[in-house]
Amino acid sequence: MLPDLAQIEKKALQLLESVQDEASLEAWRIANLGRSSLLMLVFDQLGKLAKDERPVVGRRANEVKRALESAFSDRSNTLHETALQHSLQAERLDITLPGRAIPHGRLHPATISLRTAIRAFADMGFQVYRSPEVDTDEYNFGLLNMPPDHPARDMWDTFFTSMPNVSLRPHTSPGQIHVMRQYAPEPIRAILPGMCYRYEQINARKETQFYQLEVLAVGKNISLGDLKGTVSDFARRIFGQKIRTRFRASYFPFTEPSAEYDFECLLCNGKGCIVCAGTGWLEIGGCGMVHPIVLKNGGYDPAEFSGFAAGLGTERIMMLKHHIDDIRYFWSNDMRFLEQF
Ligand code: FA5
Repeated sequence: MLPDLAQIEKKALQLLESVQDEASLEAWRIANLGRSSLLMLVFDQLGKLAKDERPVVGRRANEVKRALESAFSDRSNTLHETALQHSLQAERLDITLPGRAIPHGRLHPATISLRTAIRAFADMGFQVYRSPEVDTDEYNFGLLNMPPDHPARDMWDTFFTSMPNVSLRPHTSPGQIHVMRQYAPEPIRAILPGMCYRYEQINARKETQFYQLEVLAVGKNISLGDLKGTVSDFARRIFGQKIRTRFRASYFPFTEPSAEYDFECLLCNGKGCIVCAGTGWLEIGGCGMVHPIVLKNGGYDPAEFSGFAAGLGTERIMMLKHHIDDIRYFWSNDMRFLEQF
């Protein structure tokens, strides 16, 4: 029996050396110290030994048991320590890694465009004036020399509201009356930026919502030359000295004479494309000398005062500047487009 115990101890300790993880360690414990292990068998058989052999074998069996338990405990500690070191190593916070970039908000391209136009006019001495996006029929049309049933109202495909005589402004021109009524009879040099809404047949250059920038100058001896000079200077401030512009005679009920002004289409360099409808020119705005009736409605005496006004679409300026071939990109909220600005 004694040589068996030595053998059991030696073999168990050998096996323990090759144990590398908690699961194998538990398997080792069951095999070598568990109920059915050889060592426990020795304890079970003590009663069958001769009386004088029993204490000797029993003592030796207890020594082996303690030795194996102690080796088990040491191995368990070693494995635990190794696992801890491993996980500390693997899960270590690496402060040298670059941080995750926080996405930054930015200005919408339509806002950038509006602000660029505002800055150019501000540099020419114009002041910003805000007017309402939802306005009365009187301001949107009536005071602009378009009484009810005036056929020119059809030039603006207007969104009406459920409130009688209240509509979303289809252009920024009603702001002319607001600013004149506030400042008359002082001279005015103002720009009125803001969103406009139209029930529009949408295409590459027309949207149902778009920014306009209204320009208004009222004073004494203001001439058509001032209007042309201001608009042409604006074009050069945005696109450089070489930009070509043109004025075309047109009609607006609130200006006389009236014109539309185009900038050379920079998407096709004047050759003609889908954005400029093949003309080589992109219409940027309407303009003219403020109609005497409008001056009067604003509180100015047309015999003494004159003025010019213009309304330009600022998304179209951005389109020319950045070669954007479809205005619908502005409000379709495609991040691939928006993130380019
Ligand atoms: C007007 O709205 C006049 N109020 C402009 C004006 C002001 C004339 C002062 C005289 C004196 P018009 O409808 O042409 O005019 O629009 C002016 C500009 O706004 C256009 O040239 C274009 O640049 C822009 N615009 C008009 N409709 C749209 C649209 N649906 N989508 C994008 N831009 C538009």
